[in-house]
Amino acid sequence: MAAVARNSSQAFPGIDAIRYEGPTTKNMLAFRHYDASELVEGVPMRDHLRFAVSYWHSFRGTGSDPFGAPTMLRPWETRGDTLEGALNRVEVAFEFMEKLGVGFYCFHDRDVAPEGKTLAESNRHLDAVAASLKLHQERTGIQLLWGTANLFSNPRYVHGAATSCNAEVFAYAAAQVKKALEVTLALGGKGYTFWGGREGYQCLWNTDMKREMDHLARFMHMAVAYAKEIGFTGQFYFEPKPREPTKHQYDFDCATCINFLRANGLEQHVKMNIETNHATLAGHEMQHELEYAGMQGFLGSIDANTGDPLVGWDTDQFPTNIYLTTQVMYTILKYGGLIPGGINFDAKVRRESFEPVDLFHAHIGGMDAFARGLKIAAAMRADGGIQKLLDDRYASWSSPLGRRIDSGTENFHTLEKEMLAKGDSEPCTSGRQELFENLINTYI
Ligand code: XLS
Ligand code: NI
Ligand code: NI
Repeated sequence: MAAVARNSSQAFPGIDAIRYEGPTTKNMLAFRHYDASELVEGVPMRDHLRFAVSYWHSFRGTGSDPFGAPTMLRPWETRGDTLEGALNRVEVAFEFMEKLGVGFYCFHDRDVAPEGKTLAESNRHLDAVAASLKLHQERTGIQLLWGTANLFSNPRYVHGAATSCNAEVFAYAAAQVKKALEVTLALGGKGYTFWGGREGYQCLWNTDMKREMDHLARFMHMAVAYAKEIGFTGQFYFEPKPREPTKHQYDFDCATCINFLRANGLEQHVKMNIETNHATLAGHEMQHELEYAGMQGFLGSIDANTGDPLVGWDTDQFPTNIYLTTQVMYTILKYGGLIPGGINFDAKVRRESFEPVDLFHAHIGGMDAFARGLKIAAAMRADGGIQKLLDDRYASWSSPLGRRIDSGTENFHTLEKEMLAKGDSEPCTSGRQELFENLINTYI
């Protein structure tokens, strides 16, 4: 294939590069808050946020659901799931990402290239598309935030991949991830993500859970070993999700994943890729998952989306809620940012939003929501009011007794002696939840 000097794609005619025009603009195809070069805490917004487009949702999503046919109008999709179609789609994707002004994208192997009749043919397809992706990355400077392998769509993965009851399926999945790692490396990918896919169960009666989880650990060790062998130094991520498609996914939530990593000696190699809608499916707030991973050094990258409070499923909607993005960015800043991770829009336009321009509205809204969250979080940190309230709440831990407990010099005997002498503990002070919440609203 000849070098790509410039993109000839015209999938989005009439839409120019999206620019920052400030909060008062009337142009809905402009950023009101995301100004890539604006410094926040001394760092340009683009480096705080590291936005990525998900190839699967934005370029493979059809709008079909269990009740209805595809709805998406995608005039460039004239060649079906062929190599030719895949190569054309690369041009479209890069036209979109360039116009949007994002620095990163993410893909599964089968998003970018069609599965062939054999593994070898699938690998050839992937190589051909990767060559084009590479040229477009070089032309635009857009980088691969992370790669992954689709180990769940093909019927061979009906019982899972690394956790399949079929050893040959495990072997096939290993071969697929081996190739995906090679391609991720060739494209300079900053990371590689394991999301469970169908690694879980529908029924415990037919499931040997211990065996399946041991196999998952063995699989991840093989990936880590192969990455080392080929010189892939990107960050591995594990993406928690409690259910869907199985009723119980082994990567349930951050607590489950981190325990799995530690129990299997993988904690030095893998961090979390945390998705908002998966957090809520697990019965957690996104802030909880970020905090839980962050406090233990496992905060890697995030999949930005949101669920619908009235739909209890993984609806993968674009995030527009400023309160949510404030919570997310406050916690991310607290733990020192995401690099080498980023903010991947693992989100899809609604099937009712079927025109190409809706892809722009969706991403612009998400990017602006995160930019506002970032600015609000930075203002909260600069002001220090929240931190002050939090410090006050734990002030007793700065007393001589608190310091002695924390330094490990106390035990049940000494503490009993102290309390027997005092008769009772000091009265507690108010938790001031409403004050905290009101103060947060003063920044928003
Ligand atoms: C599905 C997951 C998936 C991963 C990548 O729910 O979010 O999209 O991010 O395999
Ligand atoms: Ni995801
Ligand atoms: Ni999801």
